[in-house]
Amino acid sequence: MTLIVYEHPLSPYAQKVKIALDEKGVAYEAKMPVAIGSGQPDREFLKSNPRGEVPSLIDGDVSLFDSTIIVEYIEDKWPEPALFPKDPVARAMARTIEDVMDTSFEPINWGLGEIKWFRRAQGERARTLEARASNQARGIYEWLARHLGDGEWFGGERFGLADLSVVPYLNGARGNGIGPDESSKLGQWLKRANQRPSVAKSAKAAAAVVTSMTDVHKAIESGVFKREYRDHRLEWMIRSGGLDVVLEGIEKGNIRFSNELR
Ligand SMILES: N[C@@H](CCC(=O)N[C@@H](CS)C(=O)NCC(=O)O)C(=O)O
Repeated sequence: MTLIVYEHPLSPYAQKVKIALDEKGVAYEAKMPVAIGSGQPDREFLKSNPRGEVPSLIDGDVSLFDSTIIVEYIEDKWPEPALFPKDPVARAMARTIEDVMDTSFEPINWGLGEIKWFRRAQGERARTLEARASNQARGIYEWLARHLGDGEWFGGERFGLADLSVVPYLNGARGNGIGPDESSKLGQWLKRANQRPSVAKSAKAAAAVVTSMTDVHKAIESGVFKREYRDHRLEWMIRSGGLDVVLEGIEKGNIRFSNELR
């Protein structure tokens, strides 16, 4: 039975899952939920994830959501080649890096997308948010560089969980003009990571849809899109100087919060 991954090519969370499956040579069908981003995506997809977020994974009778849990499932079900280090410390560290990227780095790119694609802020307000985003990214690059050290990969000798968790975000940051310096060790790592077929495939899929983002602000203005301001994204916007963005979005009804589960 074909494995189904509900995804969006620009979602870093979905990219983690696709890279993990491609690294293991597991075949899957990637599906983009109809009306993702509207707050009312298609029902079939909602059955696999009542949160209405990509990625979700359907493996026969099993439906899973949340990229961290899905990647763990993939590792448990298809152990070879291993993506999680065997050593308990290295394993814990890889999970820590994944968590930092998913919760602290993701909102930086997401916030820049709110400005660039969804036109939430202009002028001074936009410049303030952009400057904060750039600074925050530099801080995380320092943290990452300390963990990478002189290693080829974050987890040691093999490409693994930490690497596949960092690369979607750093590619996104590069697209936002705040990527790591190319000559730095982190920049060199990014170049290496992008040479892997699994990563190149997901980066190519992301690049193919980026052009369709040009007019996406119109979907916000017309009310077709309601952006999800959930947990760390909401906090990022407020913490980085965008409280007015949140208030305006609530007033205009073009932002929403997480689905309540049933
Ligand atoms: N913690 C979740 C986060 C997933 C998530 O936030 N996905 C976003 C795309 S990057 C989404 O589908 N949002 C729904 C929407 O915008 O309507 C994971 O790791 O999978």
